[in-house]
Amino acid sequence: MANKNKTLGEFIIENQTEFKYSSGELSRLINSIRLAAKVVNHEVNKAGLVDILGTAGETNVQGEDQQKLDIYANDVFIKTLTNREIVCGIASEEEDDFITIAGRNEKNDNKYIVLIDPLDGSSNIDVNVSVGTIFSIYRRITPEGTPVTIDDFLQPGNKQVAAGYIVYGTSTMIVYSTGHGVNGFTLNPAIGTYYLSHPNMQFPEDGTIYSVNEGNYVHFPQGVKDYIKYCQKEEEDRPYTSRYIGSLVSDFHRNMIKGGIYMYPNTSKDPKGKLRLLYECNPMAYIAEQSGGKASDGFTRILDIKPTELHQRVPFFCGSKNMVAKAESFMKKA
Ligand code: P6P
Repeated sequence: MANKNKTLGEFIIENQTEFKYSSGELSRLINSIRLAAKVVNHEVNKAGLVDILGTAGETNVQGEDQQKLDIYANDVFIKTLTNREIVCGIASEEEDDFITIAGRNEKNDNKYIVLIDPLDGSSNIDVNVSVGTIFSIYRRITPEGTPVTIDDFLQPGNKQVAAGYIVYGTSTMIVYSTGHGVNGFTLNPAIGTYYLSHPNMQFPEDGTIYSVNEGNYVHFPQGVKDYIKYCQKEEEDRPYTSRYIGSLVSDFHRNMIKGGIYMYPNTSKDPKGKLRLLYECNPMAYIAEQSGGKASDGFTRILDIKPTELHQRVPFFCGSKNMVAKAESFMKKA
């Protein structure tokens, strides 16, 4: 049984050799994310008290109003990752294009790239609902010593070497995987240390929770409408419970613990869906699969989709593998 008093730092050191590139760089990268998460957590937790709420008056590449905390979180993660001399490039929901990091020696010899949604669900900040950070890590594929190119960022999700999320909820947790299962660490804010609170997390194969914005029902594909009606039907172990926080990280985290499916389908308004493939769907799909869950766009495994652009959107069905398979069966039949 894993020692639940183990800290994140001890866990990283203990499991460093598991990672085939165990030069310690990935550990340093996860450590930098740990630090940035503590800094952002501090601001998120006092957002109601300090005038950093509200729209910063700018809009991001998605055309969405940027909350000041979005900008703050983006700056914190970019600065922390840059200072650790491990990352050669960063892409962020809050940045129109990717950022090249040449390193102090300007040699472009760092090996990893990070794609990040620095504060997902930020529209919930003003109403005190939990939000999250989502990160995805790859090794670069273009030659070391040269600046990264878009090709380094357009790798399919099955090439990720690590991914995870931070949920700033009733407690702050880091949940991540380097390809050997999923572990969750809870922050003790009194001492600023994360402890292994959820070792070897397993996505239940079945569940009774479905998470979707049913306000979009009339715009959904027929297969999604049929699946929602299936969830609501009085027979077997149904009707299921509908739970939708409007914050991907929170809905995903609850479903991974209790069992459930999260869906953000394409609609007639958003024919590609709303969620972004590279820094939302791929990392969450990686975590889902590493814990026994499943993730697709309704037809194709998310991690097998070949990206074509940095901010591309895909429909997203993710969670308990038997629930996702059932939803896919309705999509295929329609
Ligand atoms: P809607 C937040 O903006 C987000 O990307 C996810 O965190 C969340 O699940 C979804 O969008 C909510 O979108 O259209 O239902 O408000």
